[in-house]
Amino acid sequence: MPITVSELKNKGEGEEILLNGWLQEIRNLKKISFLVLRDHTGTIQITAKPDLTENYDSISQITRETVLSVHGNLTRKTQSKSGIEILAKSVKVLNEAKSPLPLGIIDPVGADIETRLTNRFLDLRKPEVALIFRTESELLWGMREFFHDSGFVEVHTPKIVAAATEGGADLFQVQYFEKQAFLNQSPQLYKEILISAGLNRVFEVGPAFRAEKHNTPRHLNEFTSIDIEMGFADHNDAMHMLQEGVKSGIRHLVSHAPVSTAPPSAKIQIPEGNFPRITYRECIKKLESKGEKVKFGEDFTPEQLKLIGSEFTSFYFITEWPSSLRAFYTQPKPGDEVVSNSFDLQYREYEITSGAQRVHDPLLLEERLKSKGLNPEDFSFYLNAFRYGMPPHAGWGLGLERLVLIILNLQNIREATLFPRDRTRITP
Ligand code: AMO
Repeated sequence: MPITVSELKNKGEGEEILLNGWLQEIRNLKKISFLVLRDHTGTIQITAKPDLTENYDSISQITRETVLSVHGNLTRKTQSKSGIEILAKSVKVLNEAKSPLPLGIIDPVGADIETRLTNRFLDLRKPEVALIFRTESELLWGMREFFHDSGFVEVHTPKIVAAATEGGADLFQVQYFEKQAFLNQSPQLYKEILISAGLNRVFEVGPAFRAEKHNTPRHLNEFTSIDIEMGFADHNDAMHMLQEGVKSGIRHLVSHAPVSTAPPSAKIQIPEGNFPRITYRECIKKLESKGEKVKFGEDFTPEQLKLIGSEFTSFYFITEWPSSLRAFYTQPKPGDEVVSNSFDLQYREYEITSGAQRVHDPLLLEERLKSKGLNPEDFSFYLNAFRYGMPPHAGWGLGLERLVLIILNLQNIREATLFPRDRTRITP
């Protein structure tokens, strides 16, 4: 049975070993070859010698990144960094790699992001790149576990839809037989319908599509949205779930540190206590005190968010956004309706999540649709769910790639996306 590189530490001197992996490096000296074999758990030095290894002469020809199966014996009498090596009895080529490689795995000169993305299958062989997605996986497991334990049902809503949720300009159109359809921007309408349906608490992890034309280090045209919706709940309940969900995800990540390289989780802080809150109006005051001019009803620029973010050391909420800035389904704040029961979760200048209490009164909802220039008839399948007993409800949507970006301190959201879809890229 083959074992992994990380399992070698449990093996004794002289034990017989079968290992599979990629040839990362090879050094051929006169009567000895040193190979570095890499699998998903790490690297190990393999030593081949004419009197020890079958077909020794063919080994020096093996190209980098060829897939190998190595049979040999473990020895700890070695100068190698890990203190273990394998003395090879046979080195079998399972599949040869073409040479030269379009992207080096260990070459010190970092390739640009476009070359990396074009050759993503090779880029992901770099342990530090794979680690981003191992991190994402652990983070999501932790969050899933938290929502499952908090009584949420994981749901899957359609991605081919008939109506916009987050503004008509950013929609991808799809020809759906004889009808015009769209790719969903968010599961917003469906997660709300499921509250009328009585599921009470739902969460979804799925793709969301935005036809935003700008190319920035924070925007994708397809991203992974983690969404929740809760019945008989308001924006404060939703903020509490968000705060605890994010903390649980990070806690899980730190305690299940991905293996292959030095875990960055050592540096990741698990946020503690309640995330601080600042209202939109307080943000304006703060910005004005720093010499910025902001009109009520305008969104903050990235530079202004940087200024606000510099006041906080970790996650923080911006609450009570102007109703005019938020989508039609957002509940205006009772008694102060120019602002809304809404929030964004921020980390420095990055918006990680938007959420709100929702309008649950069907008449108000129709009014809000009209005030945003939308036609209630296009939303009749949604409005119907509000006419026969819709509980008050609240929820949020979180961009998974943005959360990974800030946790690992990456420069570009594309690094946190396996196969990014941006303004110009639809392959690989
Ligand atoms: P919003 O449009 O703010 O809200 O999106 C929610 C979160 O999704 C992420 N996000 C993106 N990530 C990468 N690229 C993009 N182009 C992109 N657009 C959005 C962000 C953002 O905070 N229906 C509401 C949520 C709700 O109220 O439940 C919504 O979609 O992290």
